[in-house]
Amino acid sequence: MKLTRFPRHPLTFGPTPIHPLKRLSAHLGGQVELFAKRDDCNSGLAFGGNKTRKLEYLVPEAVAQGCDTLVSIGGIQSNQTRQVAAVAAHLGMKCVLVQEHWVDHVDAVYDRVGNIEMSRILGADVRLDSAGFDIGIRPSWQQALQEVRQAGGRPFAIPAGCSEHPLGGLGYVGFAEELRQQEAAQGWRFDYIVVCSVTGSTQAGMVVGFAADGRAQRVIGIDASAKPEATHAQIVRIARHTAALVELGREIEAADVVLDTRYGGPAYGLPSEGTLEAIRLCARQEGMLTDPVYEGKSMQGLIDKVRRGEFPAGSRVLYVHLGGVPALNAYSFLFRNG
Ligand code: 5PA
Repeated sequence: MKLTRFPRHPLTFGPTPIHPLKRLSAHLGGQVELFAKRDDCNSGLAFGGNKTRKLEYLVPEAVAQGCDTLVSIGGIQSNQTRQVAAVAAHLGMKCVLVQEHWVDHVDAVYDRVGNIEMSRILGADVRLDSAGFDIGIRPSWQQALQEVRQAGGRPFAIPAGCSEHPLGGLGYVGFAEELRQQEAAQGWRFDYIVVCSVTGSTQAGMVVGFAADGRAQRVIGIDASAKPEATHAQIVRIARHTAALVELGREIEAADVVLDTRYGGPAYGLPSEGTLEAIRLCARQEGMLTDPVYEGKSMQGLIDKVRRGEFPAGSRVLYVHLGGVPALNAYSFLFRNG
């Protein structure tokens, strides 16, 4: 695999830590050993997260093209846009963010706190738009790009979750390389890797990265889009493209992309009772926070799959924590009683 030929602009602290989830494993019966890899604390740039790892491979292109404004898109509580705002500030660039109405959630301060608050503090030009949830390319975003150009700026376009960008899958190919080195140092390998999926380039990068050692299908995506057909198709497409970029040397098949569709509901951005139970259980067993939009759903999937005995006894399962906790403030009503 040829990842090193792509320039990487460091934005993260380095390899992210892995630690056991001992109390949660024991609470769930002790048949399966759970661990977490903490991409949620990967950077000092406004808390970082999975987009910060992806952006390391996009920033060199923005710099090479002489761009002066990063333009991106997400929901009102998007983690992507907060991370783009922080990276823009760090690079001394401007930032325009289109924040759409992806979630029908009405907490009184939903559009004031958490991610969107941080993006505003970071100096981004935050534009609210009434369009609903869609992981594809949006007209509002193209319009924002056009406006930057008309004002004499040089925009660099970063689509939702970095996913449709041609280099968007590389960060998580790098994640697989990093994990392999950590596994070599500890002397054993994880049997399964559990990860949350919405726009798809996180899982797509992992599928390619772990295909290199025969573990593509050991990456268990947990859908949080509640539109799993679109997400599955997008992961496959990005994985194929990324595999060609890094010259993986084999085709990615649709069956290489394992996406568990049971935990995404009731809708993108809205947690089920099961999601809330998983967030509380993980927090109270481990002191590790997850959010109602993304990691709470993948945590729910992890817990439910262990309870159902879907991982063989003795398995060592790695939960990849991708970030997202800054959105918790926007869901304060749900947790008013803990
Ligand atoms: C996001 C995405 P992918 O989009 O790469 O599949 O990653 C899903 C995901 N966990 C998992 C967290 C904390 C995430 O933020 N967030 C998006 C955003 O706008 O923040 C792209 C949707």
